[in-house]
Amino acid sequence: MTIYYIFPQDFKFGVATSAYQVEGAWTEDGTYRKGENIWDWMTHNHPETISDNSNGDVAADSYHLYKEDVRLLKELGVHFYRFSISWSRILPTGHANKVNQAGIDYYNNLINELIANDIEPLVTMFHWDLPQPLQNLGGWTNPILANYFEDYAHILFTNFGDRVKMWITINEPTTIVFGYCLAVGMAPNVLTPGHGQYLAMHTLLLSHARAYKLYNREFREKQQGKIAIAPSSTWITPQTNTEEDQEAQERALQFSIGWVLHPICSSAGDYPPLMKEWMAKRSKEEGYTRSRLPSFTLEEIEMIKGSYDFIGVNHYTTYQAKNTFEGKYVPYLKDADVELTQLPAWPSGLAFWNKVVPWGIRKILNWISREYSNPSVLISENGYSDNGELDDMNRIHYTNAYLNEMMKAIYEDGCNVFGYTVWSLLDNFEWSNGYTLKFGLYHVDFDDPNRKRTAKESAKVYAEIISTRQIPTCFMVEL
Ligand code: PSG
Repeated sequence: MTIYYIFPQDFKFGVATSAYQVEGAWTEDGTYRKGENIWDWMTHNHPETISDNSNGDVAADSYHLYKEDVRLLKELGVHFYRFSISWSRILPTGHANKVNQAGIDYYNNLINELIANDIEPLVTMFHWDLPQPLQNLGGWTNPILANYFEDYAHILFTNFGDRVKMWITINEPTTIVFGYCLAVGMAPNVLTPGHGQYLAMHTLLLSHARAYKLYNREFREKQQGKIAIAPSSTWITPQTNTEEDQEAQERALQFSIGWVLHPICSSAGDYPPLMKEWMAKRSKEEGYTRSRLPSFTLEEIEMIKGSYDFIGVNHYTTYQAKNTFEGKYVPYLKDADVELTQLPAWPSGLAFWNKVVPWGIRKILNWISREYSNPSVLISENGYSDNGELDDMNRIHYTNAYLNEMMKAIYEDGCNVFGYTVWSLLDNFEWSNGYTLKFGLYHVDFDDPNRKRTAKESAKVYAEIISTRQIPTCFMVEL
């Protein structure tokens, strides 16, 4: 195995969290308090959708403990911190007519504290916590949300854009649309499979592009920032070498990553041709008058095309594609006649899907580079799930092995990767898994009213990687 120990000179390291997963303070402060969002609503009204019936009312309490969080970031020595802004903390109803100043103040304080400590803020505008009043209008299936997202983006650029130079508009669009098609406890849990996911994705793509265009029109010249979208970028390999499975692999990649990135990053724009043809044929066979995959106007195709400065790659694991006529697990891959499997031999994190397949990160980076002319990429999430033990050797091995494969993509394959982000800084509310899965470099005591944070072994090793700019040899293992 070739090992490249030294990271490129200007390579950036960071860690990530998201608002609902760490902030708590779910209805706090100001004339207009933080409004209810779809995760507040679902966890309060349907606690049974969360494996331990928990919620993010307090979570890691980062709303009150942000200074402590920044101290941990400083201890790690990271170059940037990726966090998300809670839409309903800033705009309690989702609409831009009522701004909660206390929410603006909170993010200003956090950003200023980061900058005072030489840590660059990387802001995710939307990490799944849609204001409930907008859900009541149909959520992302309603195209009017692209207007509201642009209004929200305007407020973020205006208030924070003088100091925030890296933005991610939307975290994992394909995971968001699970909330419209798959009973896995993803809010809003409005199950309209076969339709909802396509409509929701359509609006998400338009929303992303509208924020990007707004930035170009009104803010870019003065603020000089960069804007990305962060798709869930799971590598998919064919289950066997048969032609059927290889075709299934291509369909699966186009129906997942291509669905998001083809409209934005390809030179032609629009949904992947393979996906459009497949869905048109499938819908016709089913007796529909028109494709279940909505179409963009020519103007929309042009607006979305090229709306990125870099791509955020959230990568955790690898699946295998199997050609099938009874696809299960992922409804949009059911439409593609693909079933996803994983090898029992792959080591696994505590999350069943979190299989450790380090070479997958090299494959997906190469696929993105080939498909979209080697765009600038940030690994915006990569992480390992366990029970939260302090001596987390498996997390150390996972991170190091993935970093090593990422370096091969950079040095051997020429992929344009400028940074890497560990998910997550802290143990936090892991969506439908509540507090039963932990991804943090820092342990959080959720029984302690003060939510005490303690460094795990992995935090110490990550700090060492960052300060030495190499992976310590003693931790290099072949996985
Ligand atoms: C990402 C990838 C998979 C499942 C879930 C996620 N996969 O490959 O099957 S969600 C993603 C998210 C963040 C989560 C984190 C861990 O952006 O908020 O806490 O990963 O699930």
